[in-house]
Formats: sequence, structure tokens, C-alpha cells
Amino acid sequence: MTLTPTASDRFTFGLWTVGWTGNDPFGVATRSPLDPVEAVHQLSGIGAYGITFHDNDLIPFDASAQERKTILTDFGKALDATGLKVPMVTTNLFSHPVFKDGGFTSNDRSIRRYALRKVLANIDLAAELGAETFVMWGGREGAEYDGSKDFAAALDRMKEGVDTAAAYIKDKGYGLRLALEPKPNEPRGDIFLPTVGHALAFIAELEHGDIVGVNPETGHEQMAGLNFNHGIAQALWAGKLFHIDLNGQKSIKYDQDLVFGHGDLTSAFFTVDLLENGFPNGGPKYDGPRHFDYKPSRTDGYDGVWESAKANMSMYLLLKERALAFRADAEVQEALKVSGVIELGEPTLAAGETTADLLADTSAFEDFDANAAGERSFAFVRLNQLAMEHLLGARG
Ligand code: GLT
Ligand code: MN
Ligand code: MN
Repeated sequence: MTLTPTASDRFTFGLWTVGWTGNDPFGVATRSPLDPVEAVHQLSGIGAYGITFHDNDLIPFDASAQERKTILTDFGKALDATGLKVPMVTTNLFSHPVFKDGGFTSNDRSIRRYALRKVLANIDLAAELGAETFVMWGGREGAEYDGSKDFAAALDRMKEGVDTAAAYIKDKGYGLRLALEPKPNEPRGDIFLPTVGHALAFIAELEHGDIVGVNPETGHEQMAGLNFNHGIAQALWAGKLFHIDLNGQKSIKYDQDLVFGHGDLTSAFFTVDLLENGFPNGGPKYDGPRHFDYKPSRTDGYDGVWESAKANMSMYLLLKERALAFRADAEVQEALKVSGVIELGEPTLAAGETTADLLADTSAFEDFDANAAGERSFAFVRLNQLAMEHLLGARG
């Protein structure tokens, strides 16, 4: 088993992750800025497949056209030299004061028009760099006070913004898909489309929802007290898991953005199990990049930045090894049967059986011994203990 990642593992990192200098609401930066060209070389050196970025991670908000060109040329040269890819691009609609009440849903119409233009320009750049996914994290799309927004109008404006961007992608013939990233709160008191479920329901209302999916982040679902694996599973089932942000979070609190696996390790094991092995009864599988959206601890210098970047990949590969062994274990396969996990894959009605047939089947109801069926032990604890033993390396 090797913990050394290669490009075929398709590990990707946001430029804003390794490039985070440690400034938070209570203190200034603890690290010097990271040159994007240096980031490309370092990530390539440790075995990453790609780098992702917000427009303003790379090109300062107030850069001139000439500065923009120079930056993009230098960045492009680093990509060419290393072979690092840019599978995803996203837009910063949250840092500048103009976006303090949001971009697509700001109460100020002129700001909404400006935000839309910024997104369309960035879609052009994403297409130019060969990205497949365009993430939309609406961190400032929200409110602190329930009376400060017309919620229905805000959802109308969000729909208008996403549909306009999607229509633009189609008109231009770009090979891009949009991925909405849910987060319950922070920086806004409450953010619109706070969970994977809200986002999926919103996408179903879109005109161009066929090219819109989700980019769930481990910690964001967990901040809401939700189970990340249930969220990504439903997104997969709906054919909407377009991208993923892996990281670590310990319970309901501020967005910790820890290294993947450094939060809820059991949950991380089952995340990797789902991504690598798929559902026990088959079904849609995730085939996109394994993207890490974490923050190197503010306490660490650049040694810690690169150590933590490597730690994300090592954690994933370790868990992948464990998850593959878990599913390959004959005892686990047997336990999955005993627990009914395989039985759940069997349709409740037989092939061709109608509701009338079910109503006529006395064995299903009139003669069914509910008390006896209620005595079945599903043996879920045994199954979970097998998973924990694999996770801890105590089995094959
Ligand atoms: C921001 C946020 C992340 C999002 C990024 C994409 S930016 O750092 O906390 O979860 O993925 O806009
Ligand atoms: Mn986060
Ligand atoms: Mn994220």
C-alpha cells in the first residue's frame, strides 16, 4: 500500500486552501502570501492532479487588464510546466464590500447585475482553462434578520442568476456544469440553500437544471448537524453529485475546514467507502476529482501547509485501502446479507406485480406475522464493528 499520491488519484486543492495566510475575525495573517505559481509547483511536487481557484485568488479584484494578462500568462506557464490541471473554477462574490448583502440576491439591483457580469466573465476564463465544473458558493447570499429579505424574491433572483449563467454556458457551447455549494451559515447569519437537500430541491425548479448539480462540503453539512454521507448519497442518487469538497469538522460549530479525516473519522471512512466502492447494491458512482477544501492551521508555517496538504491525500489513501478491504472481506459480505443491506436492493413489489396483486396477496398482510417479523435481529452492531475493525487496521 502506497501513501504517495499520483495524478491518477485525481486529488485537487483550492488555491485559497494552501494559500490561506491565517487571517481570521480575531487576528491578522500568520503566514506570508503564497505566489500562485509557487502553489502550482508545490502541489504538483506532492502528487496532486489539479488546482482550483476563485477569480480573485489569482487575479486581484482591482487588477488592470494588463496585470490580469500577465498573471494568467505566468499561471498558464506553470500549469504547462507541471501538467497540473484546472478541473474547477469558482467566483468570489463575498470578499469585496459591494457583496456585503450578496451577489445574486443583494437587495440592490445594480449589484446583482454587476455580480452576474463578474460570474459570466469568470465562466469564460473557466472554459478557457478547460475546467469541467464551475462552483457557486453563495456565502453572502443570506441574511441576519428575517425581515430584511423577501425570501421568495431572493429565491427568484437566485434562480434567475443560476439560470442565466447556465444558459450562457449552453449558448457558448462550453463543456462546463454548475455545482452549487451549500453551507448553513458563516459568513451570513443564515445562508440561502443551506444544505444539500435544499439545493437539490432548488435545482428541480430551474429551467436549465440539467447542467446544475451540487458541490457538497463535509464540514458544511456537519455544521448543520447533518450526516454528510446521507447528503452525498442523495445527490449521487439524483445524478447531481458534480463535485465534492472534502475536509474535517468536529461537531456543530464554526466552519473548521480541518484536514480530511481529522474531524469525524468514522464518517470519513464511509465517505471514501461510498466514493470508491459505490452503493452496496450498485447504482451511480462519483467519478470527479477528490477536491480538498481545508485550511492549513493558523499555528503552522509553510512546512505545515505542505504537510497538511499531504495529510489530506494520505488520509484519503489510507481510508481507501481500508474501505476496499472492508468490502472484499467475506465476513463483511455475509454480514451485509444478514443485516438485510442486500435485501434492500430488491424491489418491494415483484416484477410486473400491481397494487391489486399486492392487495390480493394475503401473505403480505392478512397472514403476515408482524410479531414474528418484529423479532428479526438486523445485527447492525456486528456490521459496524467489522467496519471499525477495518478502519483501525485490525483486519486484512
Ligand atoms: C470559501 C468557502 C468554501 C467554498 C469556496 C468556494 S470559498 O472558502 O468556505 O467552502 O468552497 O467558493
Ligand atoms: Mn468550509
Ligand atoms: Mn467548500
